[in-house]
Amino acid sequence: MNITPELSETHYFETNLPPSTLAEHTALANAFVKQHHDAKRPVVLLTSGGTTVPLENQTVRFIDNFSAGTRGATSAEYFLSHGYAVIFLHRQFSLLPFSRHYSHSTNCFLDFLSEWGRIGEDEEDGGKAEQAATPDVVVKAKYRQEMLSVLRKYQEAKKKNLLLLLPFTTVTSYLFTLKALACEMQCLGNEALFYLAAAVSDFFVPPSRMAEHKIQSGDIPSLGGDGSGVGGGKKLIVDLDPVPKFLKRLVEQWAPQAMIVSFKLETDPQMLLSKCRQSLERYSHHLVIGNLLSTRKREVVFVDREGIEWIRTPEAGQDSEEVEIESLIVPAVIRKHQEMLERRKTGAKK
Ligand code: PAZ
Repeated sequence: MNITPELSETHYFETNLPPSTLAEHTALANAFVKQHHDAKRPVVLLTSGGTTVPLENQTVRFIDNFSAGTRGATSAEYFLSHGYAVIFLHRQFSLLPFSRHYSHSTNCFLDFLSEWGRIGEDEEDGGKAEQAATPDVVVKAKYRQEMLSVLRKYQEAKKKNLLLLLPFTTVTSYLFTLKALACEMQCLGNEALFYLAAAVSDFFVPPSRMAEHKIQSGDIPSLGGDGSGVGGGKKLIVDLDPVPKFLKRLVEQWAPQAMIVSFKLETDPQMLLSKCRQSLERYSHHLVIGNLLSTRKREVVFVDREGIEWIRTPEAGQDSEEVEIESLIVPAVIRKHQEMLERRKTGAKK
C-alpha cells in the first residue's frame, strides 16, 4: 500500500495515545480564544522548547532536543507588548515569559535578593538603609529598576488574561495539542497567527515497538564479534520512525485562514537557505525564519514568496545594551501579519 502523508498522519493519531491533559488544555484554549475574539484582539499560538522522544512507556530514558525555549519565551513578551494575546505551548520546565529573566540563569534567584539593612551584602542599600525592626527581604538595588519593569508587564498580562501557558513534554503530546488548539482557533480566521519556534523531533518510537518498562542492559543482545570490545559487543539499537509532516495539514486543514510562520534550524550555513525554501514550497505556508545553531541569537533570515531578508542585531558596543533579536523579529512578523489582514480585507491577491 502506498502511504500518503494524509494516511501516515491519520495513522499517527490513531495509534498514539493523546496526552491526559488534552481535554483540559483544549477547554482552557477555547475560553481564552473566545475572550480575545470578543475583544477583537489578535491571538498568536507560539510554540517553544524541545520535544522529547520516550524510549519506554514508563519513561526513564528519552531522546531530547537542545532548545531552552529562549526564542519562544522572549518572543512571547514582544507579542504581548504589541497587543497580541499569546497561547504559549511550551516544553514543561523550559523558559517562560517574564520569569525567564530570573530562572535558569547562572544566578540563583536568591542572588537577586538581600536582607533589608544588612550592611555589606548590598552596598547601596547598606549605605542608606536603616536597620529594620523585623528581618525583611528586598531586591538588591542594582536589579530593582529592571525587575519592577518586568513585574509590571507580568502583572498587566495576568490581570487582562493575555497569556495562556500550556505545557507539553513528548513529541506526541505536542502534536495532539497543536492540532486541538489549531481547531479551537479557527473562529479567529485571519486574526490567528502561528509562530512555531519549538524544536520538534523528526523521529519517534512507535507504540508497537516501545518497551513497557525500563530497558535492562542485561536484556540487550550481543551483536557478533568476539565479545572483547567495550560492553562485550552489546549494543542498544534504537529503531525510530519518521514523525509524519504536520505542517501541510496545519496549513490546509487545521488552520486554513491563519498566518503560519515556522522556524528552521540548521547547523550547516550552506544548507540554510535551500532548506527554508524547500519548507516554504513543500508546505505552502507564509513565512519560514531560518537560523543557525551557532548564530541564532544574532541573526535570522526571513524567507517568503517575496524573497529573503536577513535580520541582525547591531554590534553590541562597550556601553550599549545588548539587543534581543526577538525585539526585531516579532515586529517584522507582525508587520507581515497586518499586511496579510489588509490584503484579505481588500481582496487583493499575493
Ligand atoms: O530555544 P532556543 O532559543 O534555544 O532555540 C530556538 C530554536 C533554534 C529552537 C528556534 O529558533 C528554531 O529554529 N526552531 C525550529 C527548530 C527546527 O528546525 O525544528
